[in-house]
Amino acid sequence: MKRFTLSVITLVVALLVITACAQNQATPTTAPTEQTGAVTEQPAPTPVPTKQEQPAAEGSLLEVVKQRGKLICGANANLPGFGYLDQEGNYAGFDIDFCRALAAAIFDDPDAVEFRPLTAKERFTAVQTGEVDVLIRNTTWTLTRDASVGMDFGVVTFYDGQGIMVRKEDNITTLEDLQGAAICVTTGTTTELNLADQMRARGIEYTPVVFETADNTFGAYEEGRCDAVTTDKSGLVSRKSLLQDPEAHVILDATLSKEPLGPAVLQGDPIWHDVVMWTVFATIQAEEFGITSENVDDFLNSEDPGIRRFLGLEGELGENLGLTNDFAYRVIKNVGNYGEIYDRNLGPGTPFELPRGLNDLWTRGGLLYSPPFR
Ligand SMILES: N[C@@H](CCC(=O)N[C@@H](CS)C(=O)NCC(=O)O)C(=O)O
Repeated sequence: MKRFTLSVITLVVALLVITACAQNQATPTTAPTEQTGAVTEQPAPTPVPTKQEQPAAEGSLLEVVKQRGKLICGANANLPGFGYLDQEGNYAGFDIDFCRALAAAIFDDPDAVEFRPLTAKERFTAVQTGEVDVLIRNTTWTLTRDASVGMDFGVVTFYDGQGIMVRKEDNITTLEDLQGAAICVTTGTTTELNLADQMRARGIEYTPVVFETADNTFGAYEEGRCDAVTTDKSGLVSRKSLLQDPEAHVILDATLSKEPLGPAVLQGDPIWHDVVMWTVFATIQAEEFGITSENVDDFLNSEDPGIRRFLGLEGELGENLGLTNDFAYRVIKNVGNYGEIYDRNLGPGTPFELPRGLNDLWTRGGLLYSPPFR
């Protein structure tokens, strides 16, 4: 009797284990396995609804955006190279191109996006209240913003660090030279706290002169109300180009902080978050594959399974996200890969000529690394 009970228990445990394993097995019975690409016969898994079988974007902002027919992107209007209004009054820049890439991924139309200009102070409220679907505006990913401001980050579009700009004639070369200085800084940014931390750590006394917008911060610096001005190095390079005599100013070598800049969405909407992240990853992966807006159509004949999946010629990667399978193709065709976006806005031939540095592919010594498209 005891033996019989034991056998029953063993059988039940074995069944439970098999069921649990089957539920983890997301690949269809005869699909190529992840590791080998070989076709294997496996026991039929217990049917679990996949993302495609579920109403893909139900309850997600993705559905709202699709029904609205356009994306609303929170942007910067005052940062040449990143987010600004060009001579025709159109939004342009590196961050703006990622808004356009997202519109291309969803609508196959990079113009299906409305931009909302936001100051540093306004930006998170705009996401929290749903005024914007996504914030792509030189915004640093920090723990506090992630955990208590209610944002979700997850992918970095630009690895930056905080810098300091001074007038050349003042012969300031190190942070220590700023003893007793007045330093202009914008409120609602990571900048204020970084400055305070760094100066305290070095025992340097200074007076912060705080403004709400970059225009006021840099205006005050230009008027001579501060000895120095501080923000992300990208912001300094950008705003230096707007000063009356850019050559009269210099950005110090010192880097005060890590500023990983990337898109932020409202916390708690994993479907929308995935769409935003994988759109950015598509630009990075395309550059790694050597796929550009110019040659993407040639790749439609590729026999490389990785490229075929990436472009949506095989598999269901896009549908898994609630998009079409060719979403990466749409992004690259309409907006270009990461390198194209970078070069167009910040690279050679632009007023900024920013070296790729950390913002290069991992294969060239940078930090850009897309998870696998599979
Ligand atoms: N990356 C930093 C700083 C971002 C930031 O907003 N910088 C200011 C100073 S350059 C800016 O872009 N202001 C634009 C404006 O005032 O419209 C952060 O996320 O807090």
